[in-house]
Amino acid sequence: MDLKVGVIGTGAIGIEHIKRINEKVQGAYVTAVSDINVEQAKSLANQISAVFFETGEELIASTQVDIIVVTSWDPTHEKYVLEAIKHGKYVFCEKPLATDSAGCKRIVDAEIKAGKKLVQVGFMRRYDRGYIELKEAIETKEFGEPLMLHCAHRNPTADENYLTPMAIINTGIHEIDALRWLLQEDYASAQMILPKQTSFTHEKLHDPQMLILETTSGIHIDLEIFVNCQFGYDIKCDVVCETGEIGLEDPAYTHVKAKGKNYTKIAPDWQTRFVEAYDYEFELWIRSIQTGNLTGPTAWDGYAAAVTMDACGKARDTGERTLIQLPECPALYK
Ligand code: NAI
Ligand code: NAD
Ligand code: ISE
Repeated sequence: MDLKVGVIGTGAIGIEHIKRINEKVQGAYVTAVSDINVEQAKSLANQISAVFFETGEELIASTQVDIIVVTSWDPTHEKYVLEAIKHGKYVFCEKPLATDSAGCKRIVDAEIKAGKKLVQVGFMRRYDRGYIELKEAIETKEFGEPLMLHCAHRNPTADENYLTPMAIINTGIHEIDALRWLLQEDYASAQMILPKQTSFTHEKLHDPQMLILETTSGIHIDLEIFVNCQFGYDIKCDVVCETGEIGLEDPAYTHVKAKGKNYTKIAPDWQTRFVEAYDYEFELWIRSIQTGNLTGPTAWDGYAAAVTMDACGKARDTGERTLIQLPECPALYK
């Protein structure tokens, strides 16, 4: 029997995930949607023959919904995930799981109380072929131990609703999770530098920002977060090891040679750059629910990222290197 999916938040990524569930992934289809933007969500519900619910809570409680996808704005994630756990339903939540570690801890506690893993977080870098290859090379120690990582997360533009803390909470959080997963190590400290700003930013956004993380074994990571870079969606991750460097390439299937130049295109946005990762993420999420064994990023991963996120906020506000300490990982997540 196909799983009936309810989607809360039918904006940019909500629409993308609805399409991939209905058109690409086997074993599930979207039966219900909800969004505070009622007109847009109703019209979408009509197009895909789904039911529209006035509130996320009603959608979660409905017998027309087996599993939930939360793709609404970041500050709304926590309440919908808690509600899904209350109903014992599997829930895929876009990152961040909550906007701070206290919110993520409430989710972890609720899941432990339910006695079962129900939550998966949308850290889809873990499903990207480039990151998977990096992880394999690190694990085989082909080039010795990793020592330093040089990373960048660049978006072409950010709008007026995008504020200084979002560079970490909404954007850098991808690397915070992906690099912890890549290195299989937690973080020990965070430091932030606010360099000279681009003229393309606005008053409430310091852009770019630099994050420096240190892992528990002393690996040094520098991450540039630059969300008004103008030229494209550009993700870098170069891992410097003892005898070699392994780095992400920009995926490109063609090149252009013309007018005295030889070039490949840069992806314009996250939809294009990570399309295969999102598809794979959903394929495995549905399959893991069918087999009753969630395998993706857990609520604990969401919490670990949020503890680091909180430390980054403190580091940014104080200008000081801030220590990070995670509590012992609960048995449910080991
Ligand atoms: P968006 O602004 O395009 O869409 C969000 C939608 O949520 C809007 O339609 C809004 O009306 C709706 N919404 C907000 N609060 C709601 C509530 N309480 N109940 C129901 N609907 C509500 O934003 P976008 O870009 O689609 O991002 C959505 C989420 O997805 C964010 O949490 C973001 O961090 C995450 N995201 C993840 C990406 C990834 O690469 N994994 C990429 C883009 C977004
Ligand atoms: P968006 O603004 O395009 O869409 C958000 C939608 O949520 C809007 O339609 C809005 O009306 C709706 N919404 C807001 N509050 C709501 C509520 N209380 N109940 C129901 N709907 C509500 O944003 P987006 O770009 O689609 O991002 C959505 C989420 O996805 C964010 O959490 C974002 O961090 C995440 N995201 C993740 C990735 C990724 O690469 N994994 C990429 C983009 C976005
Ligand atoms: C967006 O929400 C995402 O998650 C994208 O992957 C990221 O690149 C962008 O900065 C965020 O706003």
